[in-house]
Amino acid sequence: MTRRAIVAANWKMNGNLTLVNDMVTGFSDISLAENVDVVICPSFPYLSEFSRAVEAKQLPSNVYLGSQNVSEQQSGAFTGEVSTSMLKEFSVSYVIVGHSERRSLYKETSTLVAHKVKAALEAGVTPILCIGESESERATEQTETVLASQLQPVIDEVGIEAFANLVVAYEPVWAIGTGKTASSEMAQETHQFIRQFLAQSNEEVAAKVPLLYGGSVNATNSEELFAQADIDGGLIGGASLKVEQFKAICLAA
Ligand code: G2H
Repeated sequence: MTRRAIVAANWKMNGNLTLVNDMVTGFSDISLAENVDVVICPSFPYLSEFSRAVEAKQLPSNVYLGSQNVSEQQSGAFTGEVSTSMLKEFSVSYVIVGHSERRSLYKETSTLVAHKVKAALEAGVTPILCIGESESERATEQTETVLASQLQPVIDEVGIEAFANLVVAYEPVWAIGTGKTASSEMAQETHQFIRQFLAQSNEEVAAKVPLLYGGSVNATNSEELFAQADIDGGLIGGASLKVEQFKAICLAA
């Protein structure tokens, strides 16, 4: 099964207009492999500026725009929230849903995450569904149970067939922003588990879902991680804030 590779930049609450412009300039002439898509997910205020670059075709056609969050609601009295239809007005094609920072710092439950996935799919925005275990959960051999408990509510909400239109990012919480990366063997083993778990519901769909690895990916470790059979790219945090380093990671995919 040949799947497209995806490299997504998660800027988190970092960056500024200068970085937006540097990224647009840096990626305007990048020669990405034909089967590689790049997704840049800045904070909400910068979507507009990126959107202008996308509309003006200043970026290659396989460079897309994503957001880091979305509301599960359509519209109304939800102060501070942003809807899928608003994102679509700014050329947003992807949305990160259920990042561990949203789950831990903003108490997003797997049920809420499932509702957000549904809202995104209904709007035609591709969710990048993040899942991952904590350090203590891995130490006590609960990794597979935790990942299953994060995936199942989404399967129950949108149906396994909908996974043909979404991306799953496996991000072990202990590897996020810590400089500790899962070894390529450990990452592959866990990605294989995720694909096998999805295959229990639908083998054909499971074979098609792009699975990304996230957690301290950089220009040095990306090539080996992306070479693993079930790893189809990465969700990149810190290293996506440095244009040349992020370009190198995209070229490794
Ligand atoms: C994991 C990742 C991006 P970093 O959160 O989603 O961040 O690459 O900084 O570990």
